[in-house]
Amino acid sequence: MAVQRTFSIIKPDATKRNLTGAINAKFEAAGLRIVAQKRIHLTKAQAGVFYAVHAERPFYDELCEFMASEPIVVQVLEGEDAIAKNREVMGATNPAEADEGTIRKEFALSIGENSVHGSDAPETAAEEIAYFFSGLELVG
Ligand code: YYY
Ligand code: MG
Repeated sequence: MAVQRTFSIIKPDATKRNLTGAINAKFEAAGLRIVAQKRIHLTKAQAGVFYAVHAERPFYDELCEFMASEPIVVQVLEGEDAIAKNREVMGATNPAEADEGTIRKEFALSIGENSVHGSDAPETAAEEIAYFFSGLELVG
């Protein structure tokens, strides 16, 4: 598997509790390099565009409210098999089902307030990176 880039978000529940550094330490320990990173505060409408794939799900409105509730940290992670590796380090969506040592097991508060987002495929990674970053901001 080649070197890949994936898109990651440190979500409001985590930035609020000063967990950005602790979460980044997990990425770096797993061999994921942070090649771009910035702190932003989304509007609910911007969060809605980002999570448009979930627009018909019952949790969509609450999810968009949450993502706009506090600043987030958006980032691009690079490494061997980065998309799958990041999903591994994140743990299951529901922290109750996440493996020991994963970010969500250690830090997530609930299935909604689950501390991190990570792209799920090469196509979504490319789209999500392009939504938040210009090419000039990606420093490999
Ligand atoms: O990719 P991942 O974040 O692990 O889960 P998704 O199924 O893509 O859902 C996106 C996001 O939506 C999830 O991180 C929390 C929220 N969510 C929820 O609040 N309740 C659910 N039953 C499922 C997802
Ligand atoms: Mg997802």
